[in-house]
Amino acid sequence: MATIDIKKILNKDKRSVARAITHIESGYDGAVELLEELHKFTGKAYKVGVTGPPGAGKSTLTLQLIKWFKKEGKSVAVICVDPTSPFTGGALLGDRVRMTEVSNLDGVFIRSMATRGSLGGLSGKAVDASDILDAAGYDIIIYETVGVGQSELDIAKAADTTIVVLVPESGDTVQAMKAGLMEIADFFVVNKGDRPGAEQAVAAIKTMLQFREHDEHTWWPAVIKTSAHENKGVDEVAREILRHKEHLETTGKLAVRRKEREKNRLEGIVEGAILSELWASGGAELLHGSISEVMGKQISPFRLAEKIVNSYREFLKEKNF
Ligand SMILES: Nc1nc2c(ncn2[C@@H]2O[C@H](COP(=O)(O)OP(=O)(O)OP(=O)(O)O)[C@@H](O)[C@H]2O)c(=O)[nH]1
Ligand SMILES: [Mg+2]
Repeated sequence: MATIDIKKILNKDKRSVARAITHIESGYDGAVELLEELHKFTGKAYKVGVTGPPGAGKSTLTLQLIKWFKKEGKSVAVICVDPTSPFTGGALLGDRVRMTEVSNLDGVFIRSMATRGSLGGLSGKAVDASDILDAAGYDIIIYETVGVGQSELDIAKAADTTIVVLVPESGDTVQAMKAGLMEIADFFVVNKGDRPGAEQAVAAIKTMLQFREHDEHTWWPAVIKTSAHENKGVDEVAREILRHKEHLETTGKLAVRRKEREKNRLEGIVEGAILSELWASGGAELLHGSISEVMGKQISPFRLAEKIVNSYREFLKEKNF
């Protein structure tokens, strides 16, 4: 296994950055140490989440945003989370926008992570990867996720600004609401604005937004119509990101959000560490050994859970004395 050169990462060397991400993605030895070393160099990047239903044009929009920010002299890294999910598989696959051409540009890094089902969850690995990109000095980090499940919502929460991309087709907004996307959106994009019904979709989202809790100090999410493949409306989207960033900074909300995020991450790390110890120290055996007793009503699930926790307490006591 090749060693990871921290200096090269800090110098934005793409190969080293890519290797480091593979390292943490695969959970190789030294992954935690690598993240530890890089930790003091993180915190400068601005994170943008782009989420929405399959095929809405998230990648197309992201490519245009990369070009926009590059013109402004910014470097951009993109993490496409789980692009091979069943939702985009099959026939739709050939339709998906390939991001590879742009990824060869200087100051642009694009990476896909198919991390579904891996230990530590989908969001954990993507957040770790973004630490590497942050330390490498990318000004903007974009997470592209398909907004269909809880883990995608988690990733959206990991961003400073979250954009929800929808299309004019009716039913899309209702689906988005059900999936909880309405709550996490800092603003909306109705892409494929060249299709019929775009104006109605914009109006429908604006109506729905009125039911969101708000006061005069609340950020009011904009609804922007785009035709990403024709680069229409992209300028407005980029400016809205910057406007939201400024809003978060001037109101002090950015610091609050980031602190909350750090707290959640820490909770996750601690819970993960305790749980894996609990299961490894005999908890898993107890569970597997007694589950049929729960099925046979000889013991309640609550009593078995208590037994498992107690056995872990015993393990800790023995370890300390
Ligand atoms: N008509 C029209 N088509 C678009 C527009 N933007 C993107 N497309 C097309 O829609 C298809 C899907 O675009 P992608 O950018 O791959 O969509 P995505 O949301 O990233 O898709 P997944 O990552 O697979 O969920 C592609 O064929 C695009 O060319 C648009 O504004 N109008
Ligand atoms: Mg995509």
